[in-house]
Amino acid sequence: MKKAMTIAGSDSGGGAGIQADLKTFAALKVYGTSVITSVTAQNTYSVTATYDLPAAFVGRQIDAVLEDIGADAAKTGMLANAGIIEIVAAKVAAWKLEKLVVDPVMVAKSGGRLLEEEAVRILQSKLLPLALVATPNLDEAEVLTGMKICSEKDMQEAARRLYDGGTPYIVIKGGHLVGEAVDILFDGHRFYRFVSQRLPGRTTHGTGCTFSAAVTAFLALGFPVPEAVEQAKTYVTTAIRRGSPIGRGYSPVHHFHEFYAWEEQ
Ligand code: PXL
Repeated sequence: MKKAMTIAGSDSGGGAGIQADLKTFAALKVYGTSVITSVTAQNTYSVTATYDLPAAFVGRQIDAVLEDIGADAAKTGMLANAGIIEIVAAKVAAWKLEKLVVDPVMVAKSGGRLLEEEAVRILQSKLLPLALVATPNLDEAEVLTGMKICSEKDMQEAARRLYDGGTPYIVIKGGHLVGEAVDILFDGHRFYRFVSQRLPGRTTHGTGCTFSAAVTAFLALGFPVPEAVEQAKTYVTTAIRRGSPIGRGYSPVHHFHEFYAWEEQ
């Protein structure tokens, strides 16, 4: 069985973060391991508190997993602060993790901050150059490039700039632009375009985590990056469509839609 490791925060509401990642790995038939960076007190509409683990302890978890189980691919989600990013970057380099997906998580769906503002530069200088794939949404791409993104042309320019920062594959998720939900992938030569219908409704908590976890799972399974991204997009779009109204805020996507429908439970 292929293995995937997530380095991310815990979402007590079960919809995003580590919980979304492990569910996604399981649904895609990949064995998942989890390195927790921070524990959030969270539901579908708010993050009421976060408790970051000591950076050294995050490092110990990575060592424990890799010494024994290994990882065919890995992803990072919520990294909380500069100290955690530094240790994660050091471990990625020491363990020579090649298939690394960096989801540059900055804020939760409900608006809570998941990365200290001053840590963005460390993410950019230390971790993004070690990633195989980066998966920013529009807001994250704007913060990372310093440019305003209002169109698909802007998305392409932002992808070029991020590629120049040292990440070989850049996915920019355009789900928040008006019109169809278009994601683009840039590999330094060409742009791939992934289009899906804009879905009505509120079952979108965990969308970003689920997408990057699915890319990681498909990479672990041996797919090349463009196919991994395409299949991840299909998986997450169905997971959003099959979500159900759990909680009062943004309800979680349904990770196990291929196995059962919410209605049947
Ligand atoms: O979607 C980004 C994200 C990442 N990690 C954790 C989260 C969220 C969003 O809610 O809670 C722990």
